[in-house]
Amino acid sequence: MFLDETKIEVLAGKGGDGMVAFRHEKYVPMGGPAGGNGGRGGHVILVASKDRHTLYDIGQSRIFKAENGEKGGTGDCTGRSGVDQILLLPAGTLVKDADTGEVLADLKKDGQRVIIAEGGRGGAGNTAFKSSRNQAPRQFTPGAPGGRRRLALELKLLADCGLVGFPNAGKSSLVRAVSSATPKVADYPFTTLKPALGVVSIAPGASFVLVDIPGIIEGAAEGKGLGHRFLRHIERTRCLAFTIDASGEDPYGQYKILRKELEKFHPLLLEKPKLIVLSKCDLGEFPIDKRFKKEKCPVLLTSSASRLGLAEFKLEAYGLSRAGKPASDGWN
Ligand SMILES: Nc1nc2c(ncn2[C@@H]2O[C@H](COP(=O)(O)OP(=O)(O)OP(=O)(O)O)[C@@H](O)[C@H]2O)c(=O)[nH]1
Ligand SMILES: [Mg+2]
Repeated sequence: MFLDETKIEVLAGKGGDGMVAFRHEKYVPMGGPAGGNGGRGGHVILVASKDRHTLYDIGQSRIFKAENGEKGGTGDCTGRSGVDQILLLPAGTLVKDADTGEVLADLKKDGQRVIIAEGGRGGAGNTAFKSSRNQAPRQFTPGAPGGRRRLALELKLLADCGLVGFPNAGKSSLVRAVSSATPKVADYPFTTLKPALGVVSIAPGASFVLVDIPGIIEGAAEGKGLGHRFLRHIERTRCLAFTIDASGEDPYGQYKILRKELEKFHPLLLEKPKLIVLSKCDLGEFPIDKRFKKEKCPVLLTSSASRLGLAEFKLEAYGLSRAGKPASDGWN
């Protein structure tokens, strides 16, 4: 299952209370205070993982709690710290405060970690209050409460090249033809309802990640079709492949409409390096519309059915993925 936004609550552990104790040993008269400090409460830590691709599992539990620290012990022993709660999130997750909308963390890189809720400090045991004037203190401090936060998680998949196009343009067929991913293909619009990633191998050690998103239609900005909801998954790609059905009416006009929709979502999308993939070219002879030349980008005649132009597509998209800038800021 794919889920790209969810809300959770995190609660760090409370610090353990300080202990009040005295040394009671044979032959040690007035042994003095011996109460240890409480242990620290566990933190809640978020860690980005490239092996996770959905927030689905995380979204199943609403609240995540780290362990409390233990109370200080006798004999000046510090209490045990609470165990941290570690949450693995897909790389590409933006973490916001659910109440204020403030961005707290942007987990872009595999292994990146952030303490999102700090465990409370342990309280001081009575030993800490010993002084020349008070040699048998009975004071201690309680452990501090752990941090608590409501988080809004938003996943923006990390891929190199994003496929955009109208429903039925042949995007998923292309992903199937060039990668080992198997998104569903069918002759009705909106077959793809959730984004999917496919790894495209060029040569040993050289590959790029393609993201297939649901089709966009004119008026998506106003909520038509599936709207702009999934466009966030192409925000961070290094390049875009506009997929246009060459066998349809006025491919260039279609391309223009598509661009307009993307622009309404975010004008920066149009500044990404791009290529134009004219699909379904096995269905007839389709000369390239001269107006495409103005776009100054590769325009490829392709067919997922006959594999026409697919090797070229792989190389061009790979080249653009290497040259294009990674996730730029200013998208949040
Ligand atoms: N003849 C021919 N048909 C194709 C080709 N590529 C896709 N199709 C057909 O076009 C239809 C739509 O293909 P999809 O790959 O599902 O299109 P999509 O762009 O992913 O569509 P949505 O997920 O609905 O946005 C299917 O019936 C495919 O079999 C092609 O290269 N040649
Ligand atoms: Mg599809």
